[in-house]
Amino acid sequence: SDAPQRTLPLHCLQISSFTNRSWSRTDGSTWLGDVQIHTWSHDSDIIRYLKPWAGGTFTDQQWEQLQHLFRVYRSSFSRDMQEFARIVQADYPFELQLFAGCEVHPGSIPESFIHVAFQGSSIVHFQGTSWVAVPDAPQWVGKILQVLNHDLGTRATVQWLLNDTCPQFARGVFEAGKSELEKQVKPEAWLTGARTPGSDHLLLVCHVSGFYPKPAWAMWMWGGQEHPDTQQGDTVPNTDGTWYLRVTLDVAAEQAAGLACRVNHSSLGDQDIILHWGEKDLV
Ligand code: J76
Repeated sequence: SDAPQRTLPLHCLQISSFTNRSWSRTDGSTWLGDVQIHTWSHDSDIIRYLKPWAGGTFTDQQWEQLQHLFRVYRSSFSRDMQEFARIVQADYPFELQLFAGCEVHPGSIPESFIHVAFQGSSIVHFQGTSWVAVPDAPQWVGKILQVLNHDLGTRATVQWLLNDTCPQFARGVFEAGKSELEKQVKPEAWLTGARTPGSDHLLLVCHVSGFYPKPAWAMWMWGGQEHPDTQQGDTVPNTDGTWYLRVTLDVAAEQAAGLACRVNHSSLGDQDIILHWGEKDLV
């Protein structure tokens, strides 16, 4: 029997900026989970690989066919949107964002989508076989969709991309990049602290950096208990594909002794990192 096949969502982002009637640019990127695998620059004719395995299991010929399709699409898209802007008398500058992709679930049919936003708000998505406006879309969107939905060739191509190409590509690229995507990188952790000006408080910071994958846990501890005043930061990207997290604690200076920061991440197993606060960590 086939073992349930874990994969990651494949996401494509497109940003198109329209400056005036004759100038626009379109840039894009492809992501597998939180890893960027392609970049598609306005300045380039081709979609570029950022990873050696970013072609997945597609043949050179399949990939060349897609490159051609997206070259035609990008210039058609710019031309079409300029034409629509003229029809609905849209104000410049404006921006269109496309968010498309698919997720392959073991044992069930893949889920694919395209969402389009205008000036940062969702206006249209592709549903089944045609383009559909979101419920609260502006009136003029309906007018444009009538025209777009007339193009049966493009609708068929979009369905093929969503239902066949995307899931097939997602499976292949996950297979090809598996060892890198499933890598485990251990975090480093360190403490800093500073006096809060005008009070006898300290702001203690526990830094956790360089880990992969993204989920991580860190907490200030006091007497073996999680300190309830711990402030969680966001997990933000480093430039090398790893992640950074910090948790902070505002305490009265005399209560700092005895505090520790506890860190857990999948790469550590049950070997949590525990760092004890000391005067040496004051900066
Ligand atoms: C998101 C991926 C879409 C891929 C579409 C590929 C097909 C394509 O490039 N179509 C354009 C050229 O179409 C001609 O040539 C085709 C063969 O190459 C067929 O023969 C087709 O029948 C023929 O017409 C076509 O010009 C498309 O219109 C390009 C744009 C598609 C698109 O992105 N549509 C879109 C964009 C924004 C739909 C909705 C919105 C939101 C509303 C916008 C409000 C301003």
